[in-house]
Amino acid sequence: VAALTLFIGNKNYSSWSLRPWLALKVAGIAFEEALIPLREPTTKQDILRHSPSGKLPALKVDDTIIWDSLAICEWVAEQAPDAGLWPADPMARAVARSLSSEMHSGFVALRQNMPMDVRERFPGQGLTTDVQADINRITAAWRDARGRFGSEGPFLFGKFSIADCMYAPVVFRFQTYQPDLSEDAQAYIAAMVDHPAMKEWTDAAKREPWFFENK
Ligand SMILES: N[C@@H](CCC(=O)N[C@@H](CS)C(=O)NCC(=O)O)C(=O)O
Repeated sequence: VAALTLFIGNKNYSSWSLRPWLALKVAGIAFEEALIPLREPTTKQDILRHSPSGKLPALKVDDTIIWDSLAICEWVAEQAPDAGLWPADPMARAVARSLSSEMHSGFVALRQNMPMDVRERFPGQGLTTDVQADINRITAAWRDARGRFGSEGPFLFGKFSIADCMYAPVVFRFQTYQPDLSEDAQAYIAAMVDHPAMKEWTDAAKREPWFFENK
């Protein structure tokens, strides 16, 4: 059994760290957690000691580093095939990968204007025309996935998958900034925040001592 350490940022703020952390939890893979607080004078050098990109998250597997949230999720899915982290059906899987990649490389306006702040509530803040366009696209994509592939559960592809890991930070953002959302989007958010791993992350975020000036 390999020794695993997941390097993450502050749970309240590090949206990218949440994704592989969820994948590992849902896969039932035991791992050590090492938190490097963001926005400290030594943050960059501390991250660079472990992660060649200078970014978090990074997963250390024995002597090998896997950096980038989606790459770590892929590795976890390969390690735990029975966890079903990608949908079993090839077409569902292809759509789940499309959705995950779209999140990974897009939605810049949403990310910039509604930074993840798990424990806070800023209803109505952060909304611009570009953010609304991102919200419209995300919720349409959620509806499409759930409508075509979601019949076996409350998550995007029914069962909890990497697509849910990738959108989990958006779920927290919507909980914080509370934009107007359709009922189906709200139902998905409710299922996500009720997931035991999401609750565990939220509880830890609430206990953290770091506070950024986001607003
Ligand atoms: N594409 C990367 C992005 C990671 C990323 O931007 N991480 C931020 C924290 S959420 C970071 O490490 N920032 C620290 C810095 O730039 O000093 C991934 O998905 O893992």
